[in-house]
Formats: sequence, structure tokens, C-alpha cells
Amino acid sequence: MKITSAEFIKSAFERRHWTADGRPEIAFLGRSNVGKSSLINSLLMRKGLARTSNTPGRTQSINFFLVNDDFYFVDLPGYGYARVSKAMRSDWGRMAEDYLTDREELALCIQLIDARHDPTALDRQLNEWLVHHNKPHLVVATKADKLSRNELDKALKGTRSELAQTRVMPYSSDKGIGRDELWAAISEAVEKSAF
Ligand SMILES: Nc1nc2c(ncn2[C@@H]2O[C@H](COP(=O)(O)OP(=O)(O)OP(=O)(O)O)[C@@H](O)[C@H]2O)c(=O)[nH]1
Ligand SMILES: [Mg+2]
Repeated sequence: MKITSAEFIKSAFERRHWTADGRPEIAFLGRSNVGKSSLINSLLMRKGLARTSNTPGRTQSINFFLVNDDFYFVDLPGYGYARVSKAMRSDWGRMAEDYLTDREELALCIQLIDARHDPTALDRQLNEWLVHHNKPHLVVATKADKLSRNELDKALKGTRSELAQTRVMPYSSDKGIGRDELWAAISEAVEKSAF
């Protein structure tokens, strides 16, 4: 995919702030600090477009990025960050679940997991939810640069058998591993949803 433009449009804290022009959306989901914002920047080759940080819980709103004036990347808040109040956690969960459940523009859900670790209980729960609700989705095992080739192969094998109904692809936002393959999947989803 040739990227001709990529711009941050808005942060939405409430449903009425979601974009309303009907363009297809690619959503990025995963636990806090797994690398969602980094993945967006890596795909768009724009350092710092989506804010990244070492502090989990950085992205607390639903953030919309317009790509090529054609479709949106949607950066969702991370889950599984323990150091916020229960009320705030359920707010985030509800916001993300509302979005995932109701959003007709949703063309593809990209669920991130950390390539170095087995999927967490919350990772599995989200994956089951996506499968159960027939949401177009795939899993990106990110931070692949932190593993050797052998370790990565082993980890992917484990994840693929655990998330048997889902396509799993390796990625590294630092090294750009997997970028072409992921763009191919995104382009296909965008084309499918355009009418
Ligand atoms: N080595 C390596 N580090 C990465 C990669 N992706 C992300 N990181 C690092 O992981 C940390 C978290 O990345 P973010 O992109 O901010 O994570 P996030 O999922 O958006 O986090 P929240 O917004 O808090 O939910 C940062 O320090 C990144 O530099 C990767 O592919 N390789
Ligand atoms: Mg983020």
C-alpha cells in the first residue's frame, strides 16, 4: 500500500464523538503496552503520529487516524492495566465493547499479542469474543524482534494452536518485520468493505 497521507483526526471519549463519514475502519486491540500505537506508526511510517510510551495505559480514548483519505485506523484503549480504578477499567471495557459490537464501519480487528509470551487470559477472552461474534479479525504477534528465529517459530506455533480459528502473523514495529503481509490483509479488508 502506498501511503499518500496519514493524519490524526480525533480522540473520542464518547460515542457521539466517533467519526460519522462511513469510511471503513481497521481497529487495533490488545493489552496495555503491547504496542498498538507503535504498530500504527510503523504501518504508516510516521514516528509519533500515534503516541507511544513505556507507561501502560497511555491511550485512554478511541483515536481515529485517516489514511489516504480512504479509511481509518482506530487505536483502542488497552486492556489489562491493573493500576487504574475498577470504575475506570470497566469504562474502558465498555467503550471498547460498544465500539466493537455496534460499529458497522469495522472492516478488520487487529488483535495484538506479545510474541514473547503466551496469550493472557484477557487475550484469549477477547479472541473468543471476536470469533464468537464473527468479527473479521487477525492476530499480530508483535515485538518479534525480541526473539531469535527459533524462539519466534516456536512461539508462533504455540499461539496458532491455542488460537486455532485465527490467522496469526509475526510483526516488529522496530524492524518492520511482517509489514507487507499485514498491509496485504488490511488492503483486502478495506476493498471488501468498500461498496
Ligand atoms: N522492541 C520492540 N519494542 C516495541 C515494539 N512495539 C512497541 N514497542 C515498545 O513497547 C512500548 C509500548 O508501546 P505502545 O505502542 O505505546 O503500546 P500501546 O499498546 O499503544 O500501549 P497503551 O496505549 O498504553 O495501551 C514502547 O516502549 C514501545 O517502544 C516492537 O515491535 N519491538
Ligand atoms: Mg497506545
